[in-house]
Amino acid sequence: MSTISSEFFNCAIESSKQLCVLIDPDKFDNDRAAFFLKALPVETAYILVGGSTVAPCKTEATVKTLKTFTKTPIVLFPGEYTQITEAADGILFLSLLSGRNPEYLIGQQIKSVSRLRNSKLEIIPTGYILIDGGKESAVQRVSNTLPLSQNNVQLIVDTALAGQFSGKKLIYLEAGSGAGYPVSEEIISAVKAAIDLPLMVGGGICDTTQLQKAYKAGADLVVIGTAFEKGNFAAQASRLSLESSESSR
Ligand code: 1GP
Repeated sequence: MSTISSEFFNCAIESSKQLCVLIDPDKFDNDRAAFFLKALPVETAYILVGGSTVAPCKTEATVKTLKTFTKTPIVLFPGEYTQITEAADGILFLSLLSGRNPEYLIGQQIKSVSRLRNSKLEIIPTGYILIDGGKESAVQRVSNTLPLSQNNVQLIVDTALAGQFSGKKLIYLEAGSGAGYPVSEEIISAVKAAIDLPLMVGGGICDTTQLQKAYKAGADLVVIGTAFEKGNFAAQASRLSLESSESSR
């Protein structure tokens, strides 16, 4: 049976590149879900749902609303274990490897076990690496950890490899939602060259040029949230479709 995790691996093996749209339930108007989904590019492979701080029950309400309008798989991207809901298809089981706060390395994971033990959610062990995106991110604030400097490429590569050696199935390079600038192409390509895992990249990617640069540098999956929230990306959707069909020729 095809799983989200195996699809991520296939995406990496085939270099097929997949777009993930991030929805933060705190900022999302469920009444506009149908309109929002209609505006997404056809290439949208996954919808991630979650945020650093989300009011209780909001994640489940948002996932259930989205499910009534789309068959695109919904993957939880939880800032904390209270956001876990059975209504989704899978969960990025995040360990914040860039930080040294045990609560986000293993504490939240232990707290989530009672919700996941008998769950049908597909659990995707994810090495989550916060990288400086030019301004303080919500992840940094909530986790009380510092991002890795974009200048220290070797440390970022070593952190990603430590994730692989620990059994993660995905590495996520995160510049933070609304970052001033995204993870550099140099970092993406250095990490991609070092690991044998699918690579997800997000934070501060605002237009199709930055998206294509991330793909070209080696990102297998790119996550975009803010630009869709603002409606900026919807306007570029047709261009995106055109570019990806041209690059696959
Ligand atoms: C945040 O990487 C994601 O966790 C998406 O970031 O909102 O800047 O697109 P943006």
